Amino acid sequence: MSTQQKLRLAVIGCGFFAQNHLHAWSEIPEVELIAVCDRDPARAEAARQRFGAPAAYTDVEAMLRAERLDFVDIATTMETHRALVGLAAAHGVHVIVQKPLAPSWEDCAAIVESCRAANVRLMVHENFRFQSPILAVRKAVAEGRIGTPHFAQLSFRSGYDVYSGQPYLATEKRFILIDLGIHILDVCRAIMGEAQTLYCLTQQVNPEIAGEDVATTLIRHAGGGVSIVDCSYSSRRLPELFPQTILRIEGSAGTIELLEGYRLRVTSNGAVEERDAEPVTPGWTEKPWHVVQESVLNLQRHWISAWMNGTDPETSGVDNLRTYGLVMAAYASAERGGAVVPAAPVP
Ligand code: NAD
Ligand code: 89V
Repeated sequence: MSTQQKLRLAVIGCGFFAQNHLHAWSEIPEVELIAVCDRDPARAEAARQRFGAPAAYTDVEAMLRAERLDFVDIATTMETHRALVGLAAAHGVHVIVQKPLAPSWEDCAAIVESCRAANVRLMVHENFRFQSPILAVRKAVAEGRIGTPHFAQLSFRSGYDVYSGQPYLATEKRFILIDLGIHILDVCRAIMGEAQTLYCLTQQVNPEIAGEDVATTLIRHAGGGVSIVDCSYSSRRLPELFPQTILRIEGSAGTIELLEGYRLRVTSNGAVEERDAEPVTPGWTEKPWHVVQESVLNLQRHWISAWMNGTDPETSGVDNLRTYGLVMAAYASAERGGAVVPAAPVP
């Protein structure tokens, strides 16, 4: 692809996690970074220099007016997403936007609708399902190695200090379900299918934060399967597992386990295979984040291939409403007590 044919990108938000987006884009030859934008001028300029962008902006609208862009990659926090996606859509620019899509269902639905009405592509940066070990699990399930899945347990339990890199997490009244649980619920959906009902219990163990830091969710899927999704940021245990998702899927012909240290064990029709599923990741990644960072690259490659094929990305806005609906149902269950039926996904 020549320079002229490259897709013209601007990254909006140049904070903590955007560094991974920018590194990953620099590995994708189909894309040219045209501009970066952050309302903090020092951050915008630092990203411009570090990633060789021709221009840095502090105002998204000014950038959209000045530059000819194919798409923007929005890596700001959720309360800004509705306005920023709306601006991009109004300029006919396609959008990737970080999770969580927005603070409320109404905002999420408005985001999806603004892109639909403007006929622009929308993908939510829901990256955990693109982690290489999780892709390996999904592939084994899709190939029928364990037959029909009927039970899953997905656990993300850690005592890692997420608050130092992302201080806003300590002040959110709703915390682990909407920030981290959303990823694990999304992986659960990707493997076990849509949820029919769910029941959730939350706990706040750490008294120094504002929201819940432990959540345990029990799901009945439309296909009849049952899952447990348990997440914690108050698990004191060595070795520390952050950011590993430990999972077990049981089916009619076997079991798939993703174990500590990225060991993948598949029991299929009475035979057991175990292998190391930890990916070799690019030089800019750093443990323990490397598997998450690599999933950013995998997700961006998926966006490009969906664009080239003219198909919807897996984590389109409409798809992501289903995951977001599980998070809202989990909060409703935890607040009211009892099982909850997730909201209809399409606005
Ligand atoms: P951050 O606060 O470090 O960075 C956000 C940046 O956006 C800041 O530099 C801020 O100045 C800028 N910004 C805010 N509003 C803006 C606007 N209107 N115009 C231009 N710039 C603006 O936050 P972060 O930790 O990088 O998180 C960003 C998003 O990424 C969040 O939604 C978070 O949940 C998500 N995140 C995702 C993952 C993942 O694995 N998918 C991991 C970490 C964070
Ligand atoms: O993925 C995320 O959104 C991050 C983390 C993994 C730390 O929860 O906030």
